[in-house]
Amino acid sequence: MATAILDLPEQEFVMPGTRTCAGCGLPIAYRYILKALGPKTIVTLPACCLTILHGIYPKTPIAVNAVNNTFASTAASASGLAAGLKATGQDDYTVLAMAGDGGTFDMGIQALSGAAERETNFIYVCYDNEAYMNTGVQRSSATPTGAFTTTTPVIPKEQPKKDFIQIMEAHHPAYLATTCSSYPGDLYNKFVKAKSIKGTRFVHLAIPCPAGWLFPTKDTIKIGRLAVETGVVVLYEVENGVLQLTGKTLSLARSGRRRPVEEYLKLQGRFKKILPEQMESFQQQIDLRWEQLLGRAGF
Ligand SMILES: Cc1ncc(C[n+]2csc(CCOP(=O)(O)OP(=O)(O)O)c2C)c(N)n1
Ligand SMILES: [Mg+2]
Repeated sequence: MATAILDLPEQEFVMPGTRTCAGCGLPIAYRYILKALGPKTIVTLPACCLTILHGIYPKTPIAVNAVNNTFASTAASASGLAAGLKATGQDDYTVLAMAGDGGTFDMGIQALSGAAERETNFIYVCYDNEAYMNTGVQRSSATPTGAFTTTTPVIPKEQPKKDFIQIMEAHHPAYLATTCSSYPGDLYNKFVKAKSIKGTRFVHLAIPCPAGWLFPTKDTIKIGRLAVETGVVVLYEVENGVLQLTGKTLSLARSGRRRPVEEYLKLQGRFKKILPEQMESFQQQIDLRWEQLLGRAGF
């Protein structure tokens, strides 16, 4: 069961006053990630909205050590940190590599694939806001069909989102999980579990972005919940090839009350120009993946 908000550790590692946009889902999730991992964490991050959150040297709202690396090298940097900690006998530190969808699905895939194949001892989080957001909403391979971006301005994106979670599962990591910033208890539990396991741990974290998805800043939590309630985001974890549904997804699987994808799409300006056939194929893709994942979980 997801940890209740009141039972979370009181110590804060994300101080007030981050430079993220109003309504960003990232500081919400990051706060719970660092609560789960604790003070002996070293973060490595490339250029992305997380760098914006970390701020400009010499000031930062983050109370753990961090390394800024180049765009394609997050997992390579994490591999170096893991090797250094091992060589110096500092086994009580957790290496957290955290990058956006552009820095993972597109540019970081090579370093991450190599590190995962070598079973490198680190947690890799891809926080997915479905575009290159901090440079002004350019399309990435994580952008879904039908979405407006500044590089798909007239005709919305035609191709479907790359199934990166499946690519990572094909590496057989020690732990793989999906989560969303709208479910802090689910998110916190998964990072506590990830911390307790050795080897490569991969977490896909869905993050709503009001600036790029074009919804009011007050609706960040609601949009993330709708993503899960429609099955666009499925909450689960995989250990030793066994898939388990978690949190809201598990209760939806039991009740059968999944909402139509249209309810999620219509609240976001980025889908304003989605074509009817794109909407239909979006729903079909979500239905297919839902059936596949529920089947694997024994439903
Ligand atoms: C090699 C290289 N190319 C391009 C850039 C410019 N750049 C910095 S951040 C960024 C977007 C990152 O997108 P994503 O990884 O999805 O993270 P987000 O900004 O959405 O949080 C880009 C294109 C860069 N820093 N380095
Ligand atoms: Mg992004």
